[in-house]
Amino acid sequence: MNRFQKTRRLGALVALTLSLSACGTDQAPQGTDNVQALGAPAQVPGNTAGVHDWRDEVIYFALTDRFANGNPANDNGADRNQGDRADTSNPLAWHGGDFAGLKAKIEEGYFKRMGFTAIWVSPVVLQVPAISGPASGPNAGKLFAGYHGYWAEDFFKVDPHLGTMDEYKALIQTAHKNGLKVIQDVVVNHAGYGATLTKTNPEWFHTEAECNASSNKDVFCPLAGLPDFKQELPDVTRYLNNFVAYWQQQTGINGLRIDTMKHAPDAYWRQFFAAGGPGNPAKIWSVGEVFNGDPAVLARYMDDLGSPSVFDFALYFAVKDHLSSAGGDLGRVAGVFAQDGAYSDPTRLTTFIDNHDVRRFVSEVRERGGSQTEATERLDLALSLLYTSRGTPSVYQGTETAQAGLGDPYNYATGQTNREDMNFAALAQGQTDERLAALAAARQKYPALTRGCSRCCGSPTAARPSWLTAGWS
Ligand SMILES: [Ca+2]
Ligand SMILES: [Ca+2]
Repeated sequence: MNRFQKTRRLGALVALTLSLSACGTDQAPQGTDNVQALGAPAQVPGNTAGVHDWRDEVIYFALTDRFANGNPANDNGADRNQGDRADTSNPLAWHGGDFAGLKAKIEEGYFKRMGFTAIWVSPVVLQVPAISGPASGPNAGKLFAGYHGYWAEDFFKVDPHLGTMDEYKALIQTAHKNGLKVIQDVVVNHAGYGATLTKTNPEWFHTEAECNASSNKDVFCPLAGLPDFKQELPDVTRYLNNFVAYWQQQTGINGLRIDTMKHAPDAYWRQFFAAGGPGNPAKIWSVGEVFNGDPAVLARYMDDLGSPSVFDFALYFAVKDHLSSAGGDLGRVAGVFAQDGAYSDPTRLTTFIDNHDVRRFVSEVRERGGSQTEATERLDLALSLLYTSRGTPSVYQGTETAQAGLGDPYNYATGQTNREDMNFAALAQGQTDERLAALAAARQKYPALTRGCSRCCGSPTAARPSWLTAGWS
């Protein structure tokens, strides 16, 4: 057995041990609401993508602009100014990736081959024009565009860099035909810098005085200076609800990834997830980004405010800090699972080790002195843990090629960022993609890995416990 195989075996053992320890909690069912959250199909046209228990899914996150350029003709978007023009030498500019590129990769079988069942696409809405970038650092003086999608100009239009509305619909239909669900990334906390809404409806945004007067800066103050919606106003709530409902009605998306969840008021989320709200779990699954490593904080968004799932930042932080070097303390990872009692149902979490906001796991290992070989082995270990633990795994583009990435392009030069263009050629140089396929197959085969409790085990098609089948179609 070589070192790599040994690491793999260790990874499997660690993960299974932790997973089984989670089994011991044997979470009690929480009534009809949760059952519907897991089981009810979304009532939207074209939504025919198979099972509706999201614990059975494995999610791939594509940052569309950085994934695949299927149509060079749209690379300059609306070409409003220089900042709309694609420039792959600038990590803060548009690079050309689009819906056509994603669709082609679906047709090629790219996602299915690795066992993915759902694709989370970065926000699709029209972005504000580029702004001036950093004053210092490696990207000083460069234009800074909304290539990531989090700077909305118009919440009801597709950004032309990504394609047209018809192309977006075609992408979703192609995904469904190929057994893949589509998760749309939505932002209700803020608009883009200088968005038209800030001029037509300035009263819709928190003022500096309101920010200063508030004890809850997370909610009432601008994030990175972005215009912060005043969800307390009924008109704003209605507008944002309409925005989220619009995309469901128009496109047949299967899920929502909700950005900056802790930056909007609790009352907003309560109505959002209520019956009749745009995130009603009986109609659509969603996962919220609550950037916080405390299970008690994360649990509140699911159990008190109604979110079907949130990203498991608690597990992310433990894995990042303690699986990335020989000096790590696995007890800290086990400690996260030991807190699973904080959640009414920890199997509803969405797990990850990489995303577009954090240092990639491979770079965490390298930064702690690990070699590239060790980084790849530890990545395997971390993914093994992810796929054999409770929660729906989500994998960020580039992880399948063991891509490195130090952080947000704002602070790093091209080649060092966590949002590099997807390098498909690198697939031939590693085995992480094959490992992901094997792990996804294991999740399909052993429901204990997705259910995390002994009484829910059995084949996915076998009779399910009554609390789980209630309300299923
Ligand atoms: Ca393009
Ligand atoms: Ca806010």
